[in-house]
Amino acid sequence: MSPFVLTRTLPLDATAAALRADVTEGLTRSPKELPPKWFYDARGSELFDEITLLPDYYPTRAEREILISRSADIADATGARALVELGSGSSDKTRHLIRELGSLDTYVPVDVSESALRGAAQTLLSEHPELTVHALVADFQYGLSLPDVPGPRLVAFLGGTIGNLLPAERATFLAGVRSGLAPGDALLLGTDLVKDENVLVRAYDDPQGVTAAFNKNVLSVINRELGADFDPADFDHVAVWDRRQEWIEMRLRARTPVVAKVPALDLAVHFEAGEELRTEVSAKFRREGVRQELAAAGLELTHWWTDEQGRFALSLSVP
Ligand code: AVJ
Repeated sequence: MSPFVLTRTLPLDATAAALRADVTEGLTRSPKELPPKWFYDARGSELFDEITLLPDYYPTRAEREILISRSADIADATGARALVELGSGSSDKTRHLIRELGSLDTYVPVDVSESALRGAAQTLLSEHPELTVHALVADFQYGLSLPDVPGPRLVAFLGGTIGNLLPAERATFLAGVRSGLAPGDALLLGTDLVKDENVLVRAYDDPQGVTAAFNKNVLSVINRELGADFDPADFDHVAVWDRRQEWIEMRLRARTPVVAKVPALDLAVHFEAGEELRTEVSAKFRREGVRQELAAAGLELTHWWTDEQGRFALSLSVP
């Protein structure tokens, strides 16, 4: 029997249709806005990987530190036989967890990128030939149906990506995860924590300009996919801390008046000089807030682990 199975629940043309809808809706409203998922084409994923190596971008290192020091505790607490990872990407940090989960027989990486899933599975299977990998090409934001694998199942959502959802989207997402969990299953959630404003802003506005290039890459995605003629040089990268919402916002600010054509949508987009397009929110959390959001979705927080410096948290919760 093959230890690798791939199931697609995301129709091949769904991504193209969703991009058209998001650009139509987001660039004709005021204030302008695009969802952050459009950063991640091949170039954007490469730039994100570069971000994780920047001295000022601490979340990836902090989360890896927790996974290295706490994976044995996570294994003890869950006894997981199946690990379902949402937005698995390269599954890079997950290998620490997989190594410690002694009773694991199935890994279910879930991602919108089939190529990322195939690449990650190949690497993992070479390290764990006994593992069954059941990859799912799916967009986890729209309710996921988990493959019927033997439990207990541990659903992992790492990297702080839940912070890229708005509060109402987080509630819907967590309720969806909860509805897929049976007694004995658990959710492992990575959340970046509220901290000094300067530390936060530097993490999203590095002097090397990698985050600026990552932010502007969304314009290249729209140019390529929809035939648009945005010039990324017409925009400045902006990262601001919203102290009331407790989130970082990334924006692209037009340096001059800009008119861009989007032929595939039969659309012309106008920016006034200084007008901003919001491209990402990255919410930062406190333990009590995470506990409340989980509880509202019917999940009880049972464990809370942070890195030594208290910058990032992994939480475990159960239905
Ligand atoms: C890891 C996807 C959650 O919000 O910190 C990095 C993405 N944006 N730099 C984050 C990101 C700007 C990142 N996520």
